[in-house]
Amino acid sequence: MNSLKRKLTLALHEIGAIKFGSFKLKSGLTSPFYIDLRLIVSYPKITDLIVRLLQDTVEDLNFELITGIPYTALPVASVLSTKLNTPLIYQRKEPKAYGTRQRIEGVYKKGDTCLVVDDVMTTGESKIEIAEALMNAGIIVKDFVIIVDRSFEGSAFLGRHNFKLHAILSIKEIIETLFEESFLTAQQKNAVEIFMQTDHRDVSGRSLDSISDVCSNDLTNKLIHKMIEKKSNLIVSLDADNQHDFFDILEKVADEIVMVKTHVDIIKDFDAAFVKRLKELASRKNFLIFEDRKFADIGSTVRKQFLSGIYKIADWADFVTVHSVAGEGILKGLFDGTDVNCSAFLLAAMSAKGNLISDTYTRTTIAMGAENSKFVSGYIGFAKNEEDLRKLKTKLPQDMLLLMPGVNLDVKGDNLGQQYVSVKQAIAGGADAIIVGRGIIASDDPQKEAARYRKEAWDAMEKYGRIVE
Ligand code: 5BU
Repeated sequence: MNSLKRKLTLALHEIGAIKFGSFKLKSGLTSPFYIDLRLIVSYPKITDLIVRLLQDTVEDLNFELITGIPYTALPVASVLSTKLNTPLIYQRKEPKAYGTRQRIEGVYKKGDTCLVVDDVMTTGESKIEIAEALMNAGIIVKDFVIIVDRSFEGSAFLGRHNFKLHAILSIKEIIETLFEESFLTAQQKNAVEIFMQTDHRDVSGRSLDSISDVCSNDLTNKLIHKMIEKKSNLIVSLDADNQHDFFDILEKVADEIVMVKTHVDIIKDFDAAFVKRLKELASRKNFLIFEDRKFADIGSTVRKQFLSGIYKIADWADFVTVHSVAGEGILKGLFDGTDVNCSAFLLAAMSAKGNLISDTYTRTTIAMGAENSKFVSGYIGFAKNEEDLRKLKTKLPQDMLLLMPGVNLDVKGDNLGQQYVSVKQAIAGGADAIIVGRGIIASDDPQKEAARYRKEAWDAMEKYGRIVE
């Protein structure tokens, strides 16, 4: 390793920006090392060293602009910008609440190529997000340059999105140097090497118990425990339009399901007796109630829709679906100070063909759930194949469930845009529970079909190690 890199490694270790031991990460994982480069602003000599190394690293790259990802990398990018006499742009972390809605500050024109500077590479997810925002503004992104690469195959991950990763230091180089200088024991070095061999991003196989272990939302835990107790992660979507059919089917499938999903506004003869009977059956047959209301208005309105009207959903639903489109206020409107025993699933991705949910919307929805875990149990998600579903699952916080509609064992879709995948695809991709409607309720023998879906799903959960014996 060149002497400047060596010098930087030792300096970062000396100021405590690289530490070894046992660290609980935001994701819930325990890591044998920790990197926090926020401190470097307090050490101008280290910043200078970093910038010199960055200059060497980007020497052969072509770009007209430089950006740094706030906050840590922004001051570094700013120094690099002056050294290279290349203009800087930066993105606000939050869009401005007033004035221009523009998120990118600085002068640029469409077609400019921008070098992105960041401090650390972990999963690469946030890099993609930044690149998308820049590209949406017409700026071209080709290269990312970072100070420390602590990722599992991060370069390949960015490569799949057609970006190149350039790193000053890798974890491997860091531990070599520190070991040589006796700052690290062989045991510590070994622990880091083992940790780095595992793709910690692959969490589609997270077991129900491990979700429950880190989850403090009582309703999520109640649902998980019921799944394990009933050996079922089947949610029946009971879209019948009258009470007679509704209860006829529900009685038949009750032993197979962990939860019934309702669209209560479909029931034409809805009355208070419906709720009474539903609650009684749910308690007798040990399942939960999930009203797929898809709230989507401002906080004050959804509160009324939730608590009042004919349906008084808050009185009987254990869970409801919520659109994130209206912003966080919707969750506050539904749950903050309302003293209801109900939790939300946010719509992160839909099964309907041509729906307008973008990757950015999905990511923002996931973040909204993570920040409101008191009120949110997880997400409704869908992907047409196992790999895309796994990618979605990987982005979810560790304490959140992924429920998946659009599951059918016999057909691929309907003529109104619904798309289906198989039970196995759903579970292999990381769905924690499947939502099945017509596959069960439109069949001649709903009981038999429910048993078939339940068994396929639960067998797959066991096969993929999602149930701890
Ligand atoms: P199906 O009969 O299995 O297609 O019913 C699926 C149910 O799930 C139905 O009640 C939909 O309203 C619901 N659903 C969905 O299909 N896709 C989605 O993305 C969301 C909900 Br969100």
